Amino acid sequence: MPKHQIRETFSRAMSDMYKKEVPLYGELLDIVRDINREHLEAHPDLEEEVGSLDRVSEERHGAIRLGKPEELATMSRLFGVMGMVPVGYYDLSVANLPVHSTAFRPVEEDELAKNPFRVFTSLLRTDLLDDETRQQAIDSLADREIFTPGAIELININERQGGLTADQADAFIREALETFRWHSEARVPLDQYEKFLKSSGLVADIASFKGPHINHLTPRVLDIQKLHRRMQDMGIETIPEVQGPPSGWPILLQQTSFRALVEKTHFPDDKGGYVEGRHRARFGEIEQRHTALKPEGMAIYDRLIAKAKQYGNDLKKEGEEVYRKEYPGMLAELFEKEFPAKTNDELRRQDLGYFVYEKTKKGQQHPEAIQAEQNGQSNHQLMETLIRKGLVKATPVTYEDFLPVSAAGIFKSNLDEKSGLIESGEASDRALLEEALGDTVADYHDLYRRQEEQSIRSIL
Ligand code: OOG
Ligand code: NI
Repeated sequence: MPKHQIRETFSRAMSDMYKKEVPLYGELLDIVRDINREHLEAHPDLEEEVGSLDRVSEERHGAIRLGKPEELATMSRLFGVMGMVPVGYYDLSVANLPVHSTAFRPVEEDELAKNPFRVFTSLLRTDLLDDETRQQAIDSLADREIFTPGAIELININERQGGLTADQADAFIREALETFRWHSEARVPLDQYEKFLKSSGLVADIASFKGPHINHLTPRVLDIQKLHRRMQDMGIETIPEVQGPPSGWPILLQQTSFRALVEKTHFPDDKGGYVEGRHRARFGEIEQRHTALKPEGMAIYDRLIAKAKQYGNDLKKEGEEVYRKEYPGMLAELFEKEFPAKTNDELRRQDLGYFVYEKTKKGQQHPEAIQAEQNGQSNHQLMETLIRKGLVKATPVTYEDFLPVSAAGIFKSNLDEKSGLIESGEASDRALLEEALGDTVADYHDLYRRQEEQSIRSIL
């Protein structure tokens, strides 16, 4: 079975499972589809960029948090069955969270077009915990086994055979899903859970349970402001501000999330029974994806977001109400003043975003006109000239990855306050994550750049 088909079936099975576990997710899916249908009807030209309604409605990302390096190594092999590889290094210790992360996703253009399912995957950094919590977390996770024997066997078969048959793929999806399911029985007694919680909500979520339950699944919406309003009309309490760039700038990624539910949890007691408690782990998130930025554009974006965070902290001092009301306007004003491009055309002309280029009909009919322009100017200048002459057209490349600052905001808005980081010493440690993975993480700029360059080469 083709990998993209396993990926799509798995992603759909995960979505069906999450609908049952978190009913609000299912309700929102219907609303997202309505908004997307309305949006595509109003902007039919958008289909070329984002795909059909069915294709967009199949798009989602999820997130999990792992406890041990060997869990990450096996997880990487599991995602490999579906053609998903680790892309990007996200250091969350800068936001005082004791994890670092990568995202598993397909990388080839045609694979992304078929199904771009991504999973943001974090690994606990015990090196950043205080001695007592570190030891308790290590002890609690020591003999945890998050994969079923069936899943392991099929991962091995996949590697031996170079793929799975249809029957094997069905079995694989069934077995793999077990790892992502919510297990209401905790692995640790209530008092240990509470100790973890006191140190960090994140440690409690990672170290107390049988598996890395999927903590959210995020559909892609084409108009996040509209969705945000609808959610509020429905009485769903969202995070105060949409994370990411302000609305109106077609860049990167905007996300909103809401606390989904408190789950009844059974903690083992010392008499072979259980005591009941509760855990807050899973939430909902919706996102809108835009154009991927080149490092130059990303640097401006990062600088402005850091500035906005500072202003935002001042606003928060005046109360949550003030913050909710004032933040979006403040952010938009900041970008209006300091972000040099507000449309895809401007992003492209200033070479701040990634684009793929192709010949127009006229360009196909007049290869000599294209040839005539090839006189030593840079590829970027050349493409601008060819676009002006109607020989080439450009399509923005969608940002397929994540934003560490937004990710930190998402993490924090759904955890109890304590973040659990004691040392910020050895902060970013990509090598540590790669060692756990047994693989290197791809640099997403390399991937976007390659895509742009290939499109230019094929014109030349
Ligand atoms: C992951 C948060 C990051 C996103 O969309 O930025 C994320 C987590 O809470 O485990 O999913
Ligand atoms: Ni997310």
